[in-house]
Amino acid sequence: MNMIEGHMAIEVPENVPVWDVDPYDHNILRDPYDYYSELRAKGPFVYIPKYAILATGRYLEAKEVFTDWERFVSSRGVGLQDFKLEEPWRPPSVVLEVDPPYHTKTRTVIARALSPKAIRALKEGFQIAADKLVDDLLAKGTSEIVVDLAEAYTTTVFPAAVGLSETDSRRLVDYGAMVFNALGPDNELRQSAMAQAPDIVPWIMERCKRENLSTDGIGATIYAAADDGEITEEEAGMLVRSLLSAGVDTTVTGIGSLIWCLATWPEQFEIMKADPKLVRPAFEETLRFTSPVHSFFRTANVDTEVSGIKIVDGTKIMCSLASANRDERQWPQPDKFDVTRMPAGHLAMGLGIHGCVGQVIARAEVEAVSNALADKVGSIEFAGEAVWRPNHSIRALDRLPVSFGKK
Ligand code: OVV
Repeated sequence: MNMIEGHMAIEVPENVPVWDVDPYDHNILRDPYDYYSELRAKGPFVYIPKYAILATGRYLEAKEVFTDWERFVSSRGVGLQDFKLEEPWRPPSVVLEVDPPYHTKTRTVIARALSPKAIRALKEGFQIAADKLVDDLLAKGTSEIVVDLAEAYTTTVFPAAVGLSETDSRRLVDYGAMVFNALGPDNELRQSAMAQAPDIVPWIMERCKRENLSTDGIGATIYAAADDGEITEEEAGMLVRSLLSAGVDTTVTGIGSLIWCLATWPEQFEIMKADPKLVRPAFEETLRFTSPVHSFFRTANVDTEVSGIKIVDGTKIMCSLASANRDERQWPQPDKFDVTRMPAGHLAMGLGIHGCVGQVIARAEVEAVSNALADKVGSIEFAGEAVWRPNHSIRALDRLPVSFGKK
């Protein structure tokens, strides 16, 4: 078998265009929208020879591959590597990188710990934290939103909600970036992210232990399921690891991108401020428009067919969620940021059995920030260039200098 990046190199399927492009090129990672347009225009799928994968940037195909967990599995890894053929860099996630029936057990536990009922009690604290940070930024005038707001806020409220006894903003953000970079090719970006593993991974694993968690947080709820015999003690620790893998960098990115959108389209900020009911839809539109997680893979686990294209067992399929969220076949005027759009069905948080299990807490965190902006901030203006940070699975801002004006 011919291997590429830890998976089987497939042949070009019939009727699939070959596109000699590197989706992990830094210029594309920083500004991917021309790449996405071309990806969608070429057809339902393209074959990318550099990685011997299929890629789709269209809504319907991305949705089909994402929802059909029986044909397109997650247990073989949601990045380039096929876990059936190569050992992953860390023990696989017990919820993301598994399939039913096993998945159902762990998903039930983590979903309960992150349920709307569990999150409701946290909202007041989120609002207090968001109000205080936004007041501080208003007093400062000009600030760097990524560090001073998005990271400062998320790495305070989220670890507290989980119940971590010790927190470290840098390590939490960098662990997320590492996990998401790990899904891509073994290039310099991945290697430099992985170089931090010896420092970060032991710290993260220590935080996941029962004795290092409060008795009333999300982590404790997960360990309670181990006490009840629903999962093992080890699985409980691994589910807490999932919280720390996927719960920080994603939300940090969502908050940064929301403020970037509102600074870029001040008239949309005005519309949002005029109607508090638009606070939530404005974030949904940010999710559709910016897609914090730009891509995930699935692996075909049978010989099958999608949109008339034959797909063989072992095929890695790159689903460009960010492109699907701009697909002109699905969205009228997809490149317009419109806080009144209410983009039901966007793929930014996935869909189906692996859809973001933390979406309730993520939305609650961001909503508190949006409320604070709508209440207190009159204007958001760029105070320098916004810089995007290349990552194999996340499109995040590296720097966002902004001036907040009082209302
Ligand atoms: C990168 C990522 C996304 C979602 C979940 C996880 C990781 C996990 O570790 O479970």
